[in-house]
Amino acid sequence: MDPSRDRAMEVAMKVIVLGGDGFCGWPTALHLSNLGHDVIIVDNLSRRAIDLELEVGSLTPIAPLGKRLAAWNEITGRKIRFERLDVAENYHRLLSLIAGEVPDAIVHFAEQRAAPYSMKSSAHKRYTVGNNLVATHNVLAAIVESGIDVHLAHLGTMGVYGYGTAGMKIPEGYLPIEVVTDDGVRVQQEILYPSNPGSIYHMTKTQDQLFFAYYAKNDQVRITDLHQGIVWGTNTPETSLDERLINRFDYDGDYGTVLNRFLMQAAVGHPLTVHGTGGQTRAFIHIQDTVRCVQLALENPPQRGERVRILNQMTETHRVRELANKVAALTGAQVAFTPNPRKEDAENDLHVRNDLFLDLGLDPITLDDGLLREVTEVAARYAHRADLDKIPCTSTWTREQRPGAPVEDPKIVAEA
Ligand code: NAD
Ligand code: USQ
Repeated sequence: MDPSRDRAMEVAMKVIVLGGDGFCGWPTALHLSNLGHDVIIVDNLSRRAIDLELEVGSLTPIAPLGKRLAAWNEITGRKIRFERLDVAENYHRLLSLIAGEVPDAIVHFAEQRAAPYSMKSSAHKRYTVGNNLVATHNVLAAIVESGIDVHLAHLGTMGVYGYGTAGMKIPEGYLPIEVVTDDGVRVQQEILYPSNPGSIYHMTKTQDQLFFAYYAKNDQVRITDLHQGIVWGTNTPETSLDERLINRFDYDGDYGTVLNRFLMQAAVGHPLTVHGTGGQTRAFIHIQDTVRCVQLALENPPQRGERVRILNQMTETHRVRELANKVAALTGAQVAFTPNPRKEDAENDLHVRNDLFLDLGLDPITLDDGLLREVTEVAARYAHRADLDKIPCTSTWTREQRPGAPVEDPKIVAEA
């Protein structure tokens, strides 16, 4: 038995994982269960329903949740319970669950998380806003109504800060400022870093922040908001134990994220779809670090009455075209510059502080050829399941943008 499990067992917690059937939630639930925590997954399986709507599926063959849980029990002897409920719709069931189980912590992944999906139509915008904001508010209201001192750890996004070149390292949530009063006195303050969302999805995360600030102030709810970068990779040691535990791998134009898409595209012989000039710089984190960070956040909760604890959950930054060149050099894939379907700056720099997780002991996994190859191998193994027509990003931010499909005439890319 590994020593980290021994340590965790001493402080075994009961943890409700909202959104525990998803890409980040599933490996997190297994990781926490493996550490000896009592885990309950809550999910409404909406992500699986969206696959049906989009007529696409995970590249990896994900088992139904019941099968996943039975396999976990069979392999490890550990039991994870499952409550199928909609966090945004079924408030009273959520409240009863919290009041009945008295969890130590709730990890909240249960939101619609794809920016392109949130921008597809007004119906998708309205769904994303309704689902994400009401879900987050329901969790907070239920914690307060239950009267239980639960630590809430929420998965937020680096996108709340925006991707403008800040000229400084982006701090962890709070920006120190100085104001000069009418009588000339200089007053130092810390404010929430100004929000600058780039999609309706990212906007919901900026609004979640206000709910958190309010409930931490008014009700002393203990809250950690994890501002996570783009997650890449597929499996963790736990999801690798058996094919029935495999994690999902999104590659389609709505849910696939950039690095996993490039690795999958390389594996199936599709040109790498770099939007615009590929000058966007973003923050990244490997899925194995995601689950470690959630563990560290749960082991280090804020005190009651403390302001929301915000941590930047990312390990490195990369420019999109440089990622494409790296994957191309590794695999021999072609790079295709496409029109940018999003309304975003052609180029940005991004420098981010992540000292809080490093201080808690995170030893970051960084982009490494071996790991990149591992993901390409996963993608190659399941390449026969891919629908190549689903690769281009067709969701455009406004009527002026064009889909992110490779075009014959490079002038079209330059003009887009
Ligand atoms: P995902 O879509 O794979 O998982 C989300 C899960 O939540 C799904 O299983 C879905 O069915 C469930 N869900 C959604 N709304 C629900 C509701 N109202 N009630 C109950 N269940 C609901 O997404 P993911 O990639 O695992 O992301 C999880 C969280 O992490 C999201 O909040 C996302 O914003 C954040 N995040 C993800 C990434 C990334 O790269 N994947 C990066 C930064 C932050
Ligand atoms: N991009 C390409 N080619 C592609 C796909 C994307 O050039 O084929 C570009 C996009 O235009 C964008 C960048 O890559 O500039 C990142 O896009 P993405 O889809 O990988 O990431 P994003 O939309 O920001 O969303 C993802 C998750 C979201 C999370 C966010 C963290 O879906 O849940 O919040 O990453 S962050 O980016 O740090 O805000």
